[in-house]
Amino acid sequence: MKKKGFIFDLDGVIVDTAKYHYLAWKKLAKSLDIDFTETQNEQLKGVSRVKSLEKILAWGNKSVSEDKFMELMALKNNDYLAFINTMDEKEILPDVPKILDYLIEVNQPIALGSASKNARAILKKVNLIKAFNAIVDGTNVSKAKPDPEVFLNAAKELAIIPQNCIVFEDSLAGIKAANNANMISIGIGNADVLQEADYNFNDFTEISVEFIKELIDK
Ligand code: B16
Ligand code: MG
Repeated sequence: MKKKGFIFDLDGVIVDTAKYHYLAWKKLAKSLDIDFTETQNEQLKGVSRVKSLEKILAWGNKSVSEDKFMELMALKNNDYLAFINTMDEKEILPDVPKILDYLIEVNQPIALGSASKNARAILKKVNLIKAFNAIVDGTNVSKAKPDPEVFLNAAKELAIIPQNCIVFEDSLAGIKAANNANMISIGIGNADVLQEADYNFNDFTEISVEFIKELIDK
């Protein structure tokens, strides 16, 4: 069997942590008298913590000192971590283990490619950390998606050339990053939003082991 590199985004692909990001940002925005909606939260998917706070402040027409900015980031992250602390295996999105188990069974290298600085903590909480041969996250990338850096680093860590890597992503910036890296991109979620992906699925219940096998054999 050939060896391909399988790279998974975290939020929106493996777990739905967007709901916790939303609650934590909402509380912070409220404390600053900024109205923050779920539609705006959609625009923060795949976006780094710094960029997310910049966007929220801009939406609310607010500017803060550098010290205050750092303080707000820490407050948001503390609230977010309190939610993360309640997570367990039940929060893994449907049929993700089916695909991970198959990839492990047939010895395919698996990596995480996420913008989150909390990725390791989340994978530990949902008991999936052992499934990954490499973890590239917000602690070791400097350029945000759609820059391909996160996925190129993951490919390097797996020792698989980019053309032989397959990326699962729920954000448009992430699909663009995978395409920019010359990898196969698989959009998870709304196909209208993720039109640029090579393949589209609503979620992993629509992805069969046969489809994964075909990708490996290609
Ligand atoms: P943190 P992903 C992203 O995760 C989230 O989609 C995004 O909303 C969040 O701001 C970003 O991680 C940074 O997260 O504050 O935990 O460092 O989709 O790239 O796995
Ligand atoms: Mg995501």
